[in-house]
Amino acid sequence: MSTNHYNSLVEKIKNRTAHVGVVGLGYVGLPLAVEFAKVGFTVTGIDVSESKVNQINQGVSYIQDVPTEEVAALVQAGRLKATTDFAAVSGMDTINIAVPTPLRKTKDPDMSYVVSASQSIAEHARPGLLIILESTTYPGTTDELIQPMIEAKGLKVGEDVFLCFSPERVDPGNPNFQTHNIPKVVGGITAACTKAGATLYQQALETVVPVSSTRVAEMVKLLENTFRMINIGMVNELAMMCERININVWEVIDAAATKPFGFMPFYPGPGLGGHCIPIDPFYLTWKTKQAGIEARFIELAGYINGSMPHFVVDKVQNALNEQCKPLKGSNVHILGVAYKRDIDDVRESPALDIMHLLTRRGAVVTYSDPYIPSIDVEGVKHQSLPIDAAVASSDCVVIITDHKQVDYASVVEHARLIVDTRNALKKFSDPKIFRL
Ligand code: SAJ
Repeated sequence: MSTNHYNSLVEKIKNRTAHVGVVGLGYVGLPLAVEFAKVGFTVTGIDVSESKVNQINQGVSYIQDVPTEEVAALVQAGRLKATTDFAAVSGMDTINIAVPTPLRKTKDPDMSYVVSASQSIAEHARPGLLIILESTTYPGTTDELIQPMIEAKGLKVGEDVFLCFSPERVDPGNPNFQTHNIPKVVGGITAACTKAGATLYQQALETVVPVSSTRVAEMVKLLENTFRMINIGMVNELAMMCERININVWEVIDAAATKPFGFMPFYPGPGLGGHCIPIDPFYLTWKTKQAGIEARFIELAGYINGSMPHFVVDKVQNALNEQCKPLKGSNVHILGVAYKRDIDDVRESPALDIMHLLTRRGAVVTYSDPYIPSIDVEGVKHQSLPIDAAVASSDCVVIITDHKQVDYASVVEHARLIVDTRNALKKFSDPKIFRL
């Protein structure tokens, strides 16, 4: 290991004179950039979005968990700025990459954002640079995809430059855990890489967890989110079983959750939304399939979670049937379309599938969501309606996302029929309420 690059890099990190770069200024990158700037680093964010870059340079935050006052103060102090130009990389000592890793329609990983960012970084990289990928991805990405791009420029990883993977664990809207106090796993291509990456995070974050390689770090993230996806699939299957044998699955889970060890409650729902849980496990299955291993647990959980929208639509049809109403022609009003409660994100939300399926079966579908003013369902635009009037005039209200701020007592009072997929009406008992 040529220690001079390593030693000077670690020195600059420890005395905070290192110039920190963050590529991708979304819900992961912007909070990270702010944390590094808050402890004294000079931080340059790079994003392809002119709008994001301009907002940051004007001292404005567009991320729910990052106060605008913080961005304004750091920009004012010259600690934080943003650009769309990757040439800025040539002046950087460290770079964190936090760009999207979505799935294609074919459920294959879409690595285009990571490849594009890595190529741009490689073009401007110089000796002494630390590069850390944070985007959730399949095990092997850092060493198989990024390392060759960097070394093709004549820069030896572990000697001239240092390369790590560190899974992002940002949980938007979480009041207790934010970037600074979420333990940070980091693994490098070499021991020197791991040490350099850990030293960087130790300047700004409370807990750093070094691991032996980039592949271990990549797999840690996939285990965390696959664990959730499979357990959600299991309770969704339990909900379907309990319906058949007439047991209240919510009561079962609440009672099981009293076990003080060896159990962690998950809850049934209308399906799996968000940009992590429905997606991350398929980065793992894509890779393991290449290695000739079938990830049957993940496939099965994916099938069950994917069937929940149909299960909910059948439940709506059966509930209307109890009131001698066909689904076709009935007014069905959806309460809550965000992918989970109290946030304003509809990505992969099961509400969109459910609205589409209901429409296909002839229902007249409307929605209300205090966080989501409008949505597009398969090309059809919907506006969020005022709740009271919509609930009173619909044949069936379907609670898909249980935002806390909704007045559920009023919903129970004024609705003719309710299908509750989130146990939001736990405190109410009324024959017009049908629960998952
Ligand atoms: N869901 C259920 N039942 C559950 C839990 C979730 O149906 O018991 C549904 C939600 O409604 C949602 C989807 O699953 O549609 C995903 O929910 P989530 O609670 O996992 O929330 P996410 O997608 O925001 O996941 C993020 C993840 N954070 C990162 O990847 C950094 C996840 O690892 C966190 O554990 C999760 O937040 C969290 O705990 O809030």
